[in-house]
Amino acid sequence: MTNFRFLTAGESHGKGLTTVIEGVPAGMELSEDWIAADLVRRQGGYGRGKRQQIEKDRAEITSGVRHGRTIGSPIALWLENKDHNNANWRVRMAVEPVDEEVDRVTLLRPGHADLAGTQKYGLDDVRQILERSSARETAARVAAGSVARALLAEIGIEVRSQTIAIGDVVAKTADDWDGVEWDAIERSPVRVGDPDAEPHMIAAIDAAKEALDSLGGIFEVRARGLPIGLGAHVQWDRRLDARIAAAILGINAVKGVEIGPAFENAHKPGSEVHDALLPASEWEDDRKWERPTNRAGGIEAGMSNGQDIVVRGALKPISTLPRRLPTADLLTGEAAEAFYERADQCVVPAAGVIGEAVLCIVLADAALEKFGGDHIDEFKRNAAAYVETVGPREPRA
Ligand code: EPS
Repeated sequence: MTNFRFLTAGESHGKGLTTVIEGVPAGMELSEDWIAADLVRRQGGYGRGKRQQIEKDRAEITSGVRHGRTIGSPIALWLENKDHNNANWRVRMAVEPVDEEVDRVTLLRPGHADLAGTQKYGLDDVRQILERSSARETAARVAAGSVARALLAEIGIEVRSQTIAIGDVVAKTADDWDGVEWDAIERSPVRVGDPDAEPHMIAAIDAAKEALDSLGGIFEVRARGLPIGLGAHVQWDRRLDARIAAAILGINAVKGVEIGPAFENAHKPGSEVHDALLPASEWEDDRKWERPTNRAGGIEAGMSNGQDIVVRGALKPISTLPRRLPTADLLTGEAAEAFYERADQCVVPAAGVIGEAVLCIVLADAALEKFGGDHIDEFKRNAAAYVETVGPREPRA
């Protein structure tokens, strides 16, 4: 990622999260309210724990924006952890040495970063690892994603998400963008558009909570309004699907990713998978190259093909469980029960919002790579001029 670059810093119970973003052209409208809209969406969802009642995520823009518009310099964001104001956390997570005795966390949680992290970094306290491996960091990523979303909106690209499954409850959804109940999804506590599935998903989360357990699931992210030709077929790491897959797998607890109905396609012959190209006589007025289906999920040979991008992420159930899993102690190696302080039961609804953010980031990076531009008007002019060239063409001399 070289065109839209970003880094995050911050521990879950430290003072807060920092995000630095570079590559956004000058002149783009950007406000704290715009970013806050996505941060609030990430905090929601049925199945969240008590922590989300403490946090009121809002990012402060500390550089890169003047009088409501970007100025081309790095954009820095600061997001406070309200929980850090608790006296316990101030001591446990103090930057300076403290006089108080601070308990170590040594009961390794299976499925979390605890074992590999403490071994790799040579540490005797799991807290050194869990504070950064916590999904709290995704608040900073969503803030970066909001900035990317603003850039994409300038060239008519929109990104949305929905929950497809929670545990074994699977929702129905429409293949075409306009058939999806996006407004209902935003109102749904589990971010699902299928009213029949919603109560079953809620009941499944309640049952998991009752059983002191956790639940995973599947979310889907879609993007529409894409030009043909983002990404490139010429190197593995320039392929748009590879970049999207890496970004989705980079979300905490995601263990699987799928572009279009990839796993279903794997069981079918090619004649039932590849999306036909319609003749010009059947195109709608405002589009060039129509496809009757979108089984490619909007990407062919590592390039956007102008169809909606459809990507799914599969989340394992959260690995911090009130039903303490059998483990071994980090210091003694003796049998123990895994560490539990407090946790969410299910984060699939939040993961969809995070999925939107990372897809926005990858697409913003690919759009800047294709169109460039140091001012937003230059970026938009370049994009519009390129789109004009798409379509059947005369052979070139
Ligand atoms: C998380 C554990 C919980 C989550 C947290 C991710 O935090 P705590 O240990 O403070 O209860 O709530 O997620 C967030 C704080 C957030 O904003 O999403 C973990 O271990 O990954």
